[in-house]
Amino acid sequence: MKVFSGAQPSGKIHIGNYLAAIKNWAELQDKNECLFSIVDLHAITVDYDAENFEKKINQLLAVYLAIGLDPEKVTIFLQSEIKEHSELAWLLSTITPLNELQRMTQFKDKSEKVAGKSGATINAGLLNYPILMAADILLYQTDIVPVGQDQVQHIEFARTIARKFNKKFGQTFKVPEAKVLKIGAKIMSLVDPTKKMSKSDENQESCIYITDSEKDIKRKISRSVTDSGKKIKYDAKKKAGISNLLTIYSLFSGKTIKETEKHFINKNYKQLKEELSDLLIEKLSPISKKIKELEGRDIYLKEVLEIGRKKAQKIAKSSMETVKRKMGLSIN
Ligand code: ATP
Ligand code: LTN
Repeated sequence: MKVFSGAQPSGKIHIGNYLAAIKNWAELQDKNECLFSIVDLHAITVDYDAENFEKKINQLLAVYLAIGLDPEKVTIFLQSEIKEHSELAWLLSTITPLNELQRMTQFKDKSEKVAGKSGATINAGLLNYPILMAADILLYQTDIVPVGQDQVQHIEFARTIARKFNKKFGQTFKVPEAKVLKIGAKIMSLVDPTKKMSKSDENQESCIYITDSEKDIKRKISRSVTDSGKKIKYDAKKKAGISNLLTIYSLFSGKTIKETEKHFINKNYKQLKEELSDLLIEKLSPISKKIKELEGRDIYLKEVLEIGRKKAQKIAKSSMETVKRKMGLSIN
């Protein structure tokens, strides 16, 4: 199977990104042909710091490698280095109805945030974001896209566009499928467990970043919002905070939710929080250590991206020629 996914170099990676996406990528790499991109062109659709952007890209690459992606097995590349992504996005935009983009949940959420800031305007890149994402996926004839729940709507969009293109110009693209976890596809904020844990949340207390120190982890988990009850039971609607902590515990420990509930049956919220903090520290500290080591290895990181660029470029070029031919465009 062909697997494609990506993350934006837009901030520190949190345990939602890790559990629902990147950790699974590493698990898929042995049995599939995988491409994992650092999607920098998506990250510039919101306010970003151009001066520090390269550093952010290197940090994300270090995360990919620290989590176990093996550049000998998978293709790791920087999206903006393959021009075909932007080119295909333009071509796909010509068959995309405007209202499909306007109804996307992420567009509505992000543009509301922008509208709330004085002097800020909503840029067209934010609206066109799903088209670029569809181009990323379709360019490589992807079968499976492992992502968190929040991206499923965008993959549905990529499926619709693939079908539409195939109908209009003849069979060209594979119709990809999203792969999401049954439990943990949406890790919630520690401050407001009705909202997803998000990189762009201004309140850093809402996220556990995979590079957080022991002190940060203990503080954030101990202050995380729960409820006034006492029972440790999974109920995402009535006990959103506790359910989120149980989900995180379950995914890091490898226990099911049922086993996790049983483990905490005669314990209180404080004990759950303490055990969860210890587990997070145990699981995250080796990853943090590796990230720090890799961040200093600039030449190696450059090499990894260069090898990936060459592999991705070959596929992208040939796909683009097919697409252009089908659309009656010149390939010279
Ligand atoms: P933002 O929340 O600021 O939009 P992001 O955290 O979604 O950013 P990405 O780097 O684009 O940033 O996401 C990488 C992957 O992490 C995607 O597959 C996304 O679905 C997943 N993901 C993001 N947040 C969560 C979450 N809270 N729970 C589970 N998965 C998540
Ligand atoms: N929008 C995605 C990142 C992304 C992506 C992709 C994920 C861009 N292109 C292609 C899977 C496949 C997000 O996680 N926010």
